[in-house]
Amino acid sequence: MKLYGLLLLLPFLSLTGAHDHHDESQPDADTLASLKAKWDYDFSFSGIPTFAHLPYTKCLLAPSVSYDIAIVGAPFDTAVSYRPGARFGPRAIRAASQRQTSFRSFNAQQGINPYLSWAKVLDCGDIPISPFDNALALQQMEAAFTELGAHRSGSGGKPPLLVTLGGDHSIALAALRALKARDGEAVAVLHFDAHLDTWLPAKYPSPWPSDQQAFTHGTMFALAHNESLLLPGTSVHAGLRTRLSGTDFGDYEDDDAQGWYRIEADEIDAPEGVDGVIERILGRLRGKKVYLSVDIDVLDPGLAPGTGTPEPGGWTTRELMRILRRVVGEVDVVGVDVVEVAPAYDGVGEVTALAAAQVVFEVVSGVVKKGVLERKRLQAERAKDEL
Ligand SMILES: [Mn+2]
Repeated sequence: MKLYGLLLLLPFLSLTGAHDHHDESQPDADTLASLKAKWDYDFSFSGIPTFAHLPYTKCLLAPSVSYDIAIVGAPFDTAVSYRPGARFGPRAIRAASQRQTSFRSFNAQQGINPYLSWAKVLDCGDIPISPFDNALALQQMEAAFTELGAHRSGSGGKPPLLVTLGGDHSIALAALRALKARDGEAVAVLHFDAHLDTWLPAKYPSPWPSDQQAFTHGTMFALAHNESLLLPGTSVHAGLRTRLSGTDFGDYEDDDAQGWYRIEADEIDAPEGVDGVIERILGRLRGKKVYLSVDIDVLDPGLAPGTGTPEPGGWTTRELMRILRRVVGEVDVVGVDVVEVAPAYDGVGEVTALAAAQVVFEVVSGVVKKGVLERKRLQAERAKDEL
């Protein structure tokens, strides 16, 4: 107690000393500049890992901080049906993102460095979420997404885009609620996943009555539908290969009733291949406001084993990247999550987390590139008006 009190006094003592004469312990401007020149950089493997070495602010504590794109961790995994562990996803994805640095992140496929363009991209840290009470957790996530989504945009344009690192898939319900409350309209969901996640809560065995068990990482889109958060008849599943309940296609009928369009994983092997998948997605979603939800289990478990509910026969990381590059440029992305990375089941080469970090890179590249093109178009329009 005594020692602690003394430590608290120390800064006060040194401050009062500085009042009277020049404080020799404070470096001068030249020294600071030379230190900056000598030490103000990191290698990809050094530094405390924020996503892609981006500047870090705990944005929930700093409502006046502006950004165009915020990377947000949602470490929550107590709504899973099989393997828990996605609460460690945000950490793993940040660690796996370290080879993305602003000085070497020119995306040659998209022709842009998303970290050195018009957009202010920040790592906003994690939302503190209860691991003990899922009702409270959902409330906390919704409040956090609402507050984070209400920040000013760095460029003074559209409201900021939140890119959430999961966490299990149930976090999407909180994100969709916050989006609808902010923008006042329902959105389409583009959902990459092996599974439907539109399962009716009653489809799970539940002889013990409980309202809370309706909220899971397999039901959140059914709940979102019930709450009218989804634009009717627009949302798209891509990469499906799940087993269904019972002895028939009842789960698909429930999915139809909620207005979804399904693209199965196998359909990428049709002669049209990846381009065919892209065209089918865009046929539904081109130009629309889209919440992009990427469950990493859309990838084959050979390429992404570190996940909650793995299903053999998935897409490759390369295929997913190609799809994302094209699609993101032609829809209006208003929210993003990358979920179900559970590093305890990942390989030593952190393949799953690497794939998730790459998904974020491709999506952020696409969004920033779209912003560049929109700016050019606006400039051209203004120039025309002035003539
Ligand atoms: Mn899912």
